[in-house]
Order: sequence, then C-alpha cells, then structure tokens
Amino acid sequence: MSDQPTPTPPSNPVIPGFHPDPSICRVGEDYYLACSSFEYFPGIPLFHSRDLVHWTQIGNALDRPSQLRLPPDSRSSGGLYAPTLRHHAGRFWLIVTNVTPGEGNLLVTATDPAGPWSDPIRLPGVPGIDPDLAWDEEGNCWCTFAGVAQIRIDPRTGETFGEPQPVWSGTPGAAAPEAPHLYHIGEYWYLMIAEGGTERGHGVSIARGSSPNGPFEPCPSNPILTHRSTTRPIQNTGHADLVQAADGSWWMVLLGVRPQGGTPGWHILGRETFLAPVSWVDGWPVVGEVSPELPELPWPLAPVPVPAERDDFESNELRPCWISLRDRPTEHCTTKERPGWLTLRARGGSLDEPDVVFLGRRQQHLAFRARTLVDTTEGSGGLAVRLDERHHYAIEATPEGTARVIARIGSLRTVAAELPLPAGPVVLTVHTGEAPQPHDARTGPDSLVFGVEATDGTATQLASLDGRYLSTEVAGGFTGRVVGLYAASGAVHFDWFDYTPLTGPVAS
Ligand code: 6LW
Repeated sequence: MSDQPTPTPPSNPVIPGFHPDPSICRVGEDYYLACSSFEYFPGIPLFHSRDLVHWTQIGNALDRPSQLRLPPDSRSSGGLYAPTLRHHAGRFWLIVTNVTPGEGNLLVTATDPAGPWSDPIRLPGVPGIDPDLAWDEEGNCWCTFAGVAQIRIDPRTGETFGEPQPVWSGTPGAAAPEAPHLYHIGEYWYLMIAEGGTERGHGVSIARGSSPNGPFEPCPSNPILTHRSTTRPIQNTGHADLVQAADGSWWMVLLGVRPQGGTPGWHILGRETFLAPVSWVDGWPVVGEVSPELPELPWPLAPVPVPAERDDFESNELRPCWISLRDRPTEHCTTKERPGWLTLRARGGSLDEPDVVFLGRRQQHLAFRARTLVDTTEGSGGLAVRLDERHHYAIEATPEGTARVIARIGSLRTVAAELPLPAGPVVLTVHTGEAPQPHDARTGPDSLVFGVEATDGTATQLASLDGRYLSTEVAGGFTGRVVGLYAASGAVHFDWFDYTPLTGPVAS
C-alpha cells in the first residue's frame, strides 16, 4: 500500500505528464518553457523555472476564445502542435501550428510570459508544422518548419517574403524530419531537427553552416541523441530545444516517454519533458545521459515538494493546469453559479462525443489517486480518465441514485459495474492499481480502480480496469491521460477535486 509521498529528490522528467514538444528560452536568471496542447483549451501551457528542474505553470499562451479556434470537429490529437518560444527585442514570441482545417500557423507575443498574450497573427505563407523563429544580425526573421524548409517572415504582420526554400533535412531516408530549431552560436548557425518519427525511432540530429540559410554540414556523429533499439527506461527521445544557462553551461529539453509493463511497453502519460546536459566538442553539441536520475547541475537543487493538488473551487478563476475540451464557455463550466462549487452543464452527451463538457488535468504520475465530491441531483456526470473520445474510463453518478463505471475502448462501450447510491452528494474515486496480468511479456502498465466513498469514509470498489487500453500504444495519437470531471446530462456540481501522487500502485 502506498502512502502520500514525502518531498523527493528532483528527477527526470522535469515536467511530467503529457507535456511534449518543449521549447525553452532564458531571460537573465529566468527560464520559460512552452509545450503542445492539441485539442485542449486553454492552449500552450507556459512554465517558469530558475534552475531548469523545478517548473511552475504560470499560464497558457492561448487562453481566450479570440486566440484559439478548436471547433467540435477538430479531432483529438489535432489542434495545437509544437510551439517555439523565443525572447527577442524585449518581447516573448511564440509561434505554433493549429492543424484544425482553415487555421494554420499563428504567432502571439507578450511582454510578460504569464500573459496576457496578443491576439494571433496568422502566417498563411508558412506551409508546414513545427515552425521555428530565429533572427539574424540584420534583423531578418527566419521561420524554419518541418520538412525541412525555411522562409523569411515579418513576425509583426505575418507577411512572408519569397518562396519557402528547402534546407538540410536530416539523415537521408530517415522518417519525419521535423521540429527544427535554428541557433546562432559562436561562429556557426546550427540547425537542429528531430527525425525518425515521434515513436521508438525518434532522435535528434544537427547540422551547421555559416549563414542562417545554409548550406548546412551535418554533424559526423548524428544522431546526437536517440534511445532507439535500447532497453533504456526513457524511450522516444527527440523533439529537443537548446538553452544556455547564465553560467555558460548548455542544456537540452526534449520529449521522451516511460513505457511500462511487457511488450510493446505501454506509455500512459503521453510524451513528457526531460532535461539533459550538453557539452561542446569541436564545435558540435554532445548530449549527456537522459535518465530518470538528473545529471549533476552546477547549482544547488531543493527537493521537489509534494504538490498541493486539492482544488476547492473557491476561486472565480480556474488554475492554469485545468484543461477543457476544445473550448470553455462560462455557461457550461463555471465556479460562479454555486459559490465554492464547480458547475458543469452538459451539452454533448457522453465522453464519446467531441463536445462533451469535461474539465481535467494531466495525469502526471505513474501512480496516483483522484477523488471528487459530486452532487448529481440535477444531472449525470462524474470522474473520468481520458485519452480521447474512443478511449476512456469513467465513474458516473445519476440523479436516480446510481453509480456506474463505464469503459470505452475503441468501438466497444460497456458498463463494467453498477451500484445504488445513498441520497446526497457522493465521493467518486479512481486510483492506479497493479497491472492485471502475470509478470510476463503480456503485462500491462497498470489498472484503473474506480470506487465510491460513503460519508463515514467507507470505500466501495466498483471496478478495476486494465490500464493498457488508455495508453498511446493502444489509442494512438500525441497526448496522454487526462483525469477530470464531466457532465453527461443536466447540471453537475463538484465541491472539490483532489489529485494525489502515490509512490506505487495500490494493491487491491
Ligand atoms: C509534432 C512533431 C512531433 O508536431 O510530434 O515529436 C508532433 N514530434 O514535431 C505532435 O507533437
């Protein structure tokens, strides 16, 4: 049985849970980092750190409906891909692709990365994902994007000049040259890209040249980072960005995954942000170990405090870690209707529908417990663990006084368990348990155990479901598990929600 953890030594990933495609910049002693957010609103979480290890979310770059259009038909794992965050001429600049048809590349700016960020400038002349921004000494702004190609832009208007020009595209024959970042470091311009695809073949390669437009000479030891064909606990390493610390040391942030269980290795938290040290040899970056243990850092590190993850919904504003599906109209999601409670008012039906009213947070720990006190006298809803519309588990309470556990896996939907409830608000719970298979190649990553708690604290377990079906290896896509609250019909009120990291699975 696991206990609430005590503060732990810092480790990798430095930003756990579905936080892929990290892009980083430094201003003085402060580091800022942005990640992809796909179909969730608000979009593009932004983090701050002073030591590259402890990161605090300070906001989301696209948190107003005027900045972000994710209509109900924008698919899961669509939406916002791969931002680049830079600081230039006293401003923060963030460029990102909204892959929703009709949207494309967007650029927003801010003087304070906590916001507000500007309304977006559109870049219809940049025809690819993963856009990067780099300024040369003459003040030209170069946008390099997946493929890999490059075009000069005016970042204040979105205007493009000339046609996109192909630039170095990585190892001949390697899949998916993407995630370019262009840097002027010392005497060279460096073009760093990801290649091999964001799955197990992922890697990072680099080339250098004397101008931002090339020609680029590939590094003789490419890929400079990959974990492909290894048994390392962190896999899929790639999509990286570089930053120099104030003391002159160099660091890489990158995405990786932590597969669990037997073949093929199930990753359930999506792609997470890791930190690696970088040294320079003969004018090429050499990437140090990416492992669960952090490299030695040249500054002192405090232990990571246990996150305070209880939300009593006492505030008018939701914390920046809360994410909704595609939008968040006040009439469907508010803490103002019933003070001290979150009210979700249904519009779509179940979690199978893209317009379901859902409010969640990323599962950030391999083992966790979440609980919520819900009042379903006016509607049906509950507590869910979601990968996408076709992969989710939930415990739902109804006005008729029933709790049921619903499992959706691909095209199959089933009620796994049902229980009559006593009158009044009820506590719904979910926690991770041990994987339900023997310890062999078939073992899954974990199980998800759903239950209810009576007012006297008595817990009743309703169902324990195999966690592999809520993994990327089964569901596909680019995101990870999100744990949250939803309304399937009527209005559902939540008094509080808590999320507790556990040190290991709860034996059941
Ligand atoms: C992103 C691409 C990638 O645009 O996956 O890992 C895509 N890299 O660069 C979605 O995150």
